[in-house]
Amino acid sequence: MDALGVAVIGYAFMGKAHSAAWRNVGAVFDVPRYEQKVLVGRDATATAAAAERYGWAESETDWRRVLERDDIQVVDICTPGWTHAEIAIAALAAGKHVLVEKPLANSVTEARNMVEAAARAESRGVFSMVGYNYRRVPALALARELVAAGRLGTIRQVKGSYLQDWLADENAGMSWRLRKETAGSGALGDIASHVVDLIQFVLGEKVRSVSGRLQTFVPSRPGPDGLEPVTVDDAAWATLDLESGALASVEVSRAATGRKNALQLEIYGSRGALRFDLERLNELEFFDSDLPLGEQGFRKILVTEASHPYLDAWWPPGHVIGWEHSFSHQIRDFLLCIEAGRPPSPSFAEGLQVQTVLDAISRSSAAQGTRQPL
Ligand code: 4PW
Repeated sequence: MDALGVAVIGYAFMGKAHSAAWRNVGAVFDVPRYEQKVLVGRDATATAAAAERYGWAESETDWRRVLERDDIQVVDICTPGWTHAEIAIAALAAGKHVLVEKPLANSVTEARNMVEAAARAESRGVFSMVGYNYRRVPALALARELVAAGRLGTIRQVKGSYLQDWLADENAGMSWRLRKETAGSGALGDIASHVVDLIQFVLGEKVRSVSGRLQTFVPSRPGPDGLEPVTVDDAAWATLDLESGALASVEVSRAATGRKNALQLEIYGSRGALRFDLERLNELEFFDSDLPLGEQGFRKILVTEASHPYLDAWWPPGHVIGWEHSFSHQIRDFLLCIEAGRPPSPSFAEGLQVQTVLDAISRSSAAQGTRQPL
């Protein structure tokens, strides 16, 4: 296979995280050859500076021009959610493989259109994937393996939370993330999306129905011309019914004072339990009820062995990895699927399914918490 030409669209937080991954994935993993061709952003000067720092050969201000290029085969979309559908659908129609940041889109309708475009492209051997990067944290990939191997028995309940505090200060300013027309939703789409995706990923099953509650604690925030209304949620709560009968609680907030990036998952089954905390992402705690009573207790697995997911290519045991490595793993998996002609996961259809769960939480909140089937 010839080297794949890659374009990343967006150079801010996510563009930087993906660029760092593109920079190292080929050096660490045995993946098909690719070239970091072009970084795209609206501000020519800032994009050119970012391209140089992140290792891109060129910069560009118009993503449409990139889609016309024959030397680009992969488009990685790191722009805000309201742009995802338009760029991804056009890129797939132009025959480019597409990786798009989560959540897939801002609405179920946009996500449906993207799924249709992805299906048309896939019939021509053109692939697409959504960037739910936490699936690629080795400890969480290991959690999925332990659940699939039956080490926890029947899963009964799950507790998922994602707490941040960058909106705890009522003087924190307005941004596109706080307007419904640009962000779609607040903590719900931004971080509950990760928790919903992870619960379904680790358990290997889907949500059947939900009840939910959204809350905006600070209704207006300072913008450039004075106070502006906040039109998305600061926090969200939900209970999810899963296909197997398991129940999950989800609690997310961007106003949880003192919590910086606390993504936590607890899974309780008939034979064992697991606990994960992103702030200690190299560890997975496992309670194994099969052990003699006197030897039981949560024990910490240090997830740094070569036998653990993704870790054979990194460092010797005990040499911990970080948040950014999940993006390298994501690109590794994406490239290997392209090489093998195999559809990657999470697909756009999986992204749409998460979107329908988020939408149902929002509808339930509007209906005073009434349970909503999917
Ligand atoms: O995807 C997420 C974001 O949009 C993240 O992983 C953390 O929460 C960092 O920013 C937000």
